[in-house]
Amino acid sequence: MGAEPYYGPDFGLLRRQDPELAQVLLDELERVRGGIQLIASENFTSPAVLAALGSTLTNKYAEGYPGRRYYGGCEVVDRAERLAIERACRLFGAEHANVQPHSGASANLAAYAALLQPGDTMLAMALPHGGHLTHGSKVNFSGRWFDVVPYGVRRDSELIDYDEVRDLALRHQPKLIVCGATAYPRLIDFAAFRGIADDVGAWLLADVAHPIGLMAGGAIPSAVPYADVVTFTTHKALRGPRGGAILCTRELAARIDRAVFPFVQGGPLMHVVAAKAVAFGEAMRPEFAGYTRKVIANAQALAEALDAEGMRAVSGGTDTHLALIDLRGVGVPGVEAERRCAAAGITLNRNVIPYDPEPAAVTSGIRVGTPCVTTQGMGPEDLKELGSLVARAVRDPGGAEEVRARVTALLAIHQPYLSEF
Ligand code: DSN
Repeated sequence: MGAEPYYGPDFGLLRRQDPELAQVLLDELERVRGGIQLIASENFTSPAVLAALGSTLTNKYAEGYPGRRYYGGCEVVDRAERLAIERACRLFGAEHANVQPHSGASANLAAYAALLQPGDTMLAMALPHGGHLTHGSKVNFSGRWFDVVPYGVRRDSELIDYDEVRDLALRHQPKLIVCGATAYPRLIDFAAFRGIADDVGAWLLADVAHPIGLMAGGAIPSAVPYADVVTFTTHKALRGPRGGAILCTRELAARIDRAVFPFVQGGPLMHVVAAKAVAFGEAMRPEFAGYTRKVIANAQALAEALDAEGMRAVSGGTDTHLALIDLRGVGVPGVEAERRCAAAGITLNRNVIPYDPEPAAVTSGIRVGTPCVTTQGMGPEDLKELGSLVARAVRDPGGAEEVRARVTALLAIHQPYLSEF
């Protein structure tokens, strides 16, 4: 540090002080600039979000909530958290927001802690049908500590079977019904879930980690008017820092706050809370609404292009930012498709499809999403081309270099962290 006051991230300083670690950051930047990112749960934050993340707010211990902390000197970071809470409430029309969860998993753990006791029954979407790990998987705390009744999608339509959800709710009388998914391309009918929860006197939790950004931009209907508690992550289509948050009714505010701190977490990550405030502010701008509509149009163009190549879109398409692709028609398992796409400069993830005959390590499918490419400025025509590039990479590993050449040409026009967004 020289005579100039130090305000925030200084990459040159890091490079001089710790070239080894600085090289990791450069290599990661190079990796994302050198390929196309189709991971449905990732995005590129704005430089303003990165500036808040790299700020001195990381130094501050602030256990508690604004105006009610267990450490002195919190009057400045209080302002960051108040801004994040106010903006989240305004953006989503929520009565209360807790912006401290470190992740989606911590947000769900806190929501369960606020509403359930160990051993209580909850109804949630099964992981092999597109549900989240923290919705009752046996390898996760949620499956070990609660009596979880799973629901899934219909074999014929590959859509949530609301009749099955109602039957299971009536039979098992859960205390909590959880909706939301990690690999479900269609809109979820939150009003239907509300009706079922009311019929059995259950709480309704909507985990909208995936579509929350689309809801922020008004591109799809929001879960907030229907659910007692809404959990989400801030780093997917919402384009904020890696982290979680919870929205809830006024009635549940104190229970949720006590569950986040002191039950699940200690000190909040104040630099991340500040970055969440920045992201919520960005999501309020009219251009963010346009971005979310483009994300969906791009996902639809990609799903249609893949479908035309014999790579079937599960449920026949998408209403959101992601598509789930059944590869059985081309005879390549998901794990191999993921590897072949990586060799051609396209990053995506293998994913089980509903009723998948293959185990999770192999899978019959891939999941693709468009938050990153849309942030880079790509449009439906680019996504159509990307669909045929993915299909070529999957079918013909020998043609990887040719696919990579087209990927490089697309990236020359649409580079992350070089162009304005
Ligand atoms: N693991 C995350 C995803 O990729 O969907 C869950 O939010």
